[in-house]
Amino acid sequence: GRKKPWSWDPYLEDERAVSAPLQLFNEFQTFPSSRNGFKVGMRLEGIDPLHPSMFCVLSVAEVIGFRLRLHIDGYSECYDLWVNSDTPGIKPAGWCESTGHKLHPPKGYKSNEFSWENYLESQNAQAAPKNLFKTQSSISGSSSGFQVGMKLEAVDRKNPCLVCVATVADIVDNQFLVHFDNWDDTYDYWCDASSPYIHPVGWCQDQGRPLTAPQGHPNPENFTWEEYMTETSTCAAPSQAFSMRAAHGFQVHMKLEAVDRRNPMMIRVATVTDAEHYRVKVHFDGWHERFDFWVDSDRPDLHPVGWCARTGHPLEPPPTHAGVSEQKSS
Ligand code: MLY
Repeated sequence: GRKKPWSWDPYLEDERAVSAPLQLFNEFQTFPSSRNGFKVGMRLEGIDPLHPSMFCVLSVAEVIGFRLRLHIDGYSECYDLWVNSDTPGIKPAGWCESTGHKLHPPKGYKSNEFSWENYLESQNAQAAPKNLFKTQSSISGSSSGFQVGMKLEAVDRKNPCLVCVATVADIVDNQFLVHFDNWDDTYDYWCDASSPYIHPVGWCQDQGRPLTAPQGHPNPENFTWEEYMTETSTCAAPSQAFSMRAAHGFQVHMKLEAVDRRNPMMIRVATVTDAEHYRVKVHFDGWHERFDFWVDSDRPDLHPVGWCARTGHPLEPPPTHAGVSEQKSS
């Protein structure tokens, strides 16, 4: 006979497992309150994940449930990115111009010869309407206190043992861009005042930890903030502006739905198998441990049990489970 579709309830019962409670998830992870109104072909502006300081011309390439595949216009499909439709990283056409950001045009266009009006006409495309974009609630963890140009000490997320001299390079809504002095923008990341990866000037000294000086500093062993800020006519972000969030509440064995990093189109049945203050180790049920990965617990690609069903997205069941039921039914 026909196989019953996989579902969470019997699985949790069989496994004697618990789902991660809803209150552990943030507003970008939990069940959305809005609908995904984006349509394939719509154009917009958004952050290039490989160059977080750059806003690019994007088109909607695919819509599945609450998620979007975005294409960076003029570039290879290998740079396409999957996001939730409420991601703060996407903005309507014209946003860059109205907020004083540089828009990186599609390949083949020079910055000064790109205009949205002409581009949309030449592509016979429409801009995604403004009302489809989530408007930032000004209440949630504002970035007030931080200003562009201010200095701080920040963890290099690509080399997490390094705490480095860094600068607030951009501010959008309640998020700001951390840039490492004299390094290229591939190390940059967006965060808010509650990030555990940023600290005020002087933190390393207080903690007795080494601080990584700006690249090319003439005397990195003897870097001092005082000299550096005088030389560069800059100031420190005020220490009261930092408001490190509390550790997450996820516990080992809790079940959730997680985006597959190797194939980000897929969302899989997953389990927390280890936890630190701000990170969880995610295991895909039925898959080898070599696919396990550590991830910040607030990432928007972790969702509560039931998220796929609620948002109209396929959920990939554990492969062994599918195999077993196949054997039974034959
Ligand atoms: N070994 C690495 C270290 C880069 C560190 C950059 N941070 C400080 C922004 C390299 O040289 O690429």
